[in-house]
Amino acid sequence: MYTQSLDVPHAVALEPPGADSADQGAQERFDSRIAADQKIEPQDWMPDAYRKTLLRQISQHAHSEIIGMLPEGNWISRAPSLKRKAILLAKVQDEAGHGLYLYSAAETLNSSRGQMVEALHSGRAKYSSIFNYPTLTWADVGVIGWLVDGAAIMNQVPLCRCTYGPYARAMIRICKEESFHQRQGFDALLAMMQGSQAQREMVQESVNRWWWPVLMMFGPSDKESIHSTQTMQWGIKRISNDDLRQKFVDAAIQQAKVLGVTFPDPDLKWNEARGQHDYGTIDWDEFWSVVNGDGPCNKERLATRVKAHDDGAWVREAALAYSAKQTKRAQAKAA
Ligand code: BYC
Repeated sequence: MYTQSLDVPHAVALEPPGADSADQGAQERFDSRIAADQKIEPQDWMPDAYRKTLLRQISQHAHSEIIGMLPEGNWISRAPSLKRKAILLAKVQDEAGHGLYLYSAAETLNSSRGQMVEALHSGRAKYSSIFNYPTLTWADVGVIGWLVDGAAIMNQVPLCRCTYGPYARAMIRICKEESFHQRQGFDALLAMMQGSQAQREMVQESVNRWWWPVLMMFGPSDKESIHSTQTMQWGIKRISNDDLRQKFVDAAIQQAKVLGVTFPDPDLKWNEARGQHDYGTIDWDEFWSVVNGDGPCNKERLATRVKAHDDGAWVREAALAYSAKQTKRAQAKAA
């Protein structure tokens, strides 16, 4: 059968998930695979904590893609031209696709789509803090592409080398599409910066609102990050939250110069000794308040998602009824 798994005849077989976790041999084979930077596949034995961590991260990532459609989706009907509307439609559809690849990757870890969706809708599962901020102007759509997708690429390219095969392979495709998203955002902003004074001011005002929330996307500082040490040992995360944030700041500054905008941080400056930019202190109280459900749009985002799911119940029912009918027909034909 065709499969995405990287299982080959000469590979050492590992016990399937659910096998006795006390089996010393299985744990040692898992550890040596991780140490050799080889992939772990769904049929392989894995420690329960590795499975749970992946499920947490991949399902949260999937939820972020789906909730991430909402702030930009708000602007599809108000895009300033047919060209921009078509581009935005394609981008928002891509995000739905990313959510589906990731839910599928998470399903290989013995969780159903229904369980994951329920965790999101009940508020138990997290999604990226960034999508709890409002999109007030058309410039916000460009800034989401440039900075939000730009931060996402910085975070996600290392995930293409994650030790869990299905996640790593999903990320390769997602990163290619995110690169297009980032370029389209930059292109939309460049067009505005070459327009009227009012357009330039709209872009700068939008950058001012999004800059700090974008830096928060990378998660808490390394010393506050509860999961980083273990996920890095397992080769899930490859670069720490703070290191990714720094790489992003250094890259974004160059792009801002080309665009002709500034970032709202008086402490942002080149540090010759470090060979990197210094930047100001992130408001971690704001970050945790948004993560814990009290951001500007948390309630609205979740309510919109739950309503869309409920409104779509008839589609799921019709698809199931159609599938049952097809199976019955095939069985009758075979009899
Ligand atoms: N927002 O120990 P830490 C996109 C949570 S999609 C909310 O550092 P970890 C896009 C964290 O979950 C962007 N929560 O955790 C889509 C943990 O809580 P739990 C999404 C956050 O997992 C559409 C706690 O804080 N990208 O870009 O080692 C359109 C402690 O943190 C956030 C991904 O999901 C946050 N910003 O590191 C456009 C990438 N940060 O789970 C664009 C995959 C932290 O214990 N995920 N928390 O309850 C990751 O790389 C990692 O999970 C994170 C966090 C870097 C996000």
